Amino acid sequence: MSKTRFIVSPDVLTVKVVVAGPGGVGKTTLLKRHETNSYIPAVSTVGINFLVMDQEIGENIVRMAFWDYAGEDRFRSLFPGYCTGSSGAFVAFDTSRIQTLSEIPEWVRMIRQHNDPNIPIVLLGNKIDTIPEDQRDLISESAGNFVRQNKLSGYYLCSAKSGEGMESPFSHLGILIIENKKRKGQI
Ligand SMILES: Nc1nc2c(ncn2[C@@H]2O[C@H](COP(=O)(O)OP(=O)(O)OP(=O)(O)O)[C@@H](O)[C@H]2O)c(=O)[nH]1
Ligand SMILES: [Mg+2]
Repeated sequence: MSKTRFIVSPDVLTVKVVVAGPGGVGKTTLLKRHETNSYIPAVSTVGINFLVMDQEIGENIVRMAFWDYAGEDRFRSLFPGYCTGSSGAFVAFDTSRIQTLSEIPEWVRMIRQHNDPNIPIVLLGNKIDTIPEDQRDLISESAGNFVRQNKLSGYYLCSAKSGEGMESPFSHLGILIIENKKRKGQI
């Protein structure tokens, strides 16, 4: 399972994926890391960024159109309109600022309210490169509890800087989106 070059075919399933979470947690930088396999620190997003990437899943290609929404408070009121029509979502927090995890329920609430309430949502705990090895289990436990309590689809601790933990979240979300669409008889 890997991302591929674009394939021009009417059979390619295109899905909208919203990326949400507090400002500065690294959403845009995570997408750039996935796209380029390198660390390109982003500047704070103004409104929204778009990025389209093809994800190979088994024998299928899923074209994921990422709607990378600014986390700053001043943009919050427009989020419901922008997140509508999503097939999946990433919500991200910053492991070096654990209080950012407590802001995630609000993003999840808005995403569920304006989409299929069963939309797959995967939690990303970014900047794990800043956390010493002996403290990572604690963060992993907090993220795991959070996922269970908020009925999310899973979580990954990762780093856009070092690239660790970046192998699986995109293919995992792609698989969940396909499964959900099959369940609903949309494909
Ligand atoms: N140490 C470390 N720093 C990171 C990592 N990812 C991002 N950063 C830093 O965090 C800053 C903010 O990252 P952004 O990608 O702009 O964050 P964002 O969530 O898109 O922020 P908004 O667009 O304001 O919502 C970057 O400029 C980097 O300096 C990471 O994995 N590790
Ligand atoms: Mg951004």
